Amino acid sequence: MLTTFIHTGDFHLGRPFTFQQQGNYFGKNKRKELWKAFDDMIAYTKNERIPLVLIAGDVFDSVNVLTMDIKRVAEAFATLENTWVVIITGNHDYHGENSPYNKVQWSSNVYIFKEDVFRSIYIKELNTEIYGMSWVKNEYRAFPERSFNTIKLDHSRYNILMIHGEVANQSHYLPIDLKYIEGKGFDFIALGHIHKPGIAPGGVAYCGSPVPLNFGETGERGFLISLVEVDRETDNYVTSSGFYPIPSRKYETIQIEISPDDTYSNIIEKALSCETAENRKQNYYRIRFVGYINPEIQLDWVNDDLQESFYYIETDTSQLEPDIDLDKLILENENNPIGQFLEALGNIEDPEVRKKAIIYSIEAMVSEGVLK
Ligand SMILES: [Mn+2]
Repeated sequence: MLTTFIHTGDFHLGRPFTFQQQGNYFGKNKRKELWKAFDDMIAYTKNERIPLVLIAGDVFDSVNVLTMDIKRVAEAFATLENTWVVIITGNHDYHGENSPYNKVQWSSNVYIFKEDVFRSIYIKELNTEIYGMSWVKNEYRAFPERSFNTIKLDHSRYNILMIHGEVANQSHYLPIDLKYIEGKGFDFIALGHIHKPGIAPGGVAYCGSPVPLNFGETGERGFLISLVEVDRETDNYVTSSGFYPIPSRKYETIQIEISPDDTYSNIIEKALSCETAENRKQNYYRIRFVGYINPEIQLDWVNDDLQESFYYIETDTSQLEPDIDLDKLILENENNPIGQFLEALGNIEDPEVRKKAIIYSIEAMVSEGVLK
């Protein structure tokens, strides 16, 4: 019978990562980190002799990933001699005409669902029946209800359901009504697609992405591990699920408040004190400066000045306002060309361009002694 299993997916292997800063270097490192997470999961499966691994879709980032990447996955699964690997496809690696799953040979311990209706595989030695549907195109606006309704569970078996989709009333990514599918009485429902891991009571879980893929993906990442026991009194299966974290660089977005009194060194200081030196060298940082800045200070080089103190840093100054009372300046220069010039700057439509134009012009006028 089934004792333990892993639920994972959403690796997005083969993704080309792009970064604002020195994209290629960071992109290559990110690619390595992603493969390391996959290899960690494989090693854990071997070491702990996990009999079953569920892949809940999007193990590949697209249907166009390199064949060598697909082969790498197939070869890793083939080394899991005592493990069943059951796969559904997702919206990224859907099993269509150009399916990545057709490009390589899979070992006999791997089972891939290849239809967008519910089918099942019964693994006798684990007394486990796994139901799943795969994506064969890149959009589903409705849940395959008719197919789902034909499922009749054998409750002497441990029953698992695998779906890649979104728990929502409406979605282009296979909307799932959780209450409705829970009503069927599965022992475990393994969901994929949402990258934030989440385990709900009653054996429903999103495994999440095993490493964060961008600044939108925060918090701990890893795969899920479940233990299955039989309650001796009721003879029912009892599943307890936990989270196995995989170490990876985190994405952190930090907001830093700037005031007109801050000098350039103060601003650098504020950015550096946002985190410990150890964390700064470990994670990806996006620092967003907000508030009002002395217009004499330009932040064009702030990223370069911070770079060596961080593993990765990008800065966002778009929400920073120059500490200028434009209306007052215009009023003070009402009867001269400077006033007209400032007024014209104030009328520039694009707020980013307007802000930059005002800062640079005033800076120039102050340094030339035209404006005091
Ligand atoms: Mn997906």
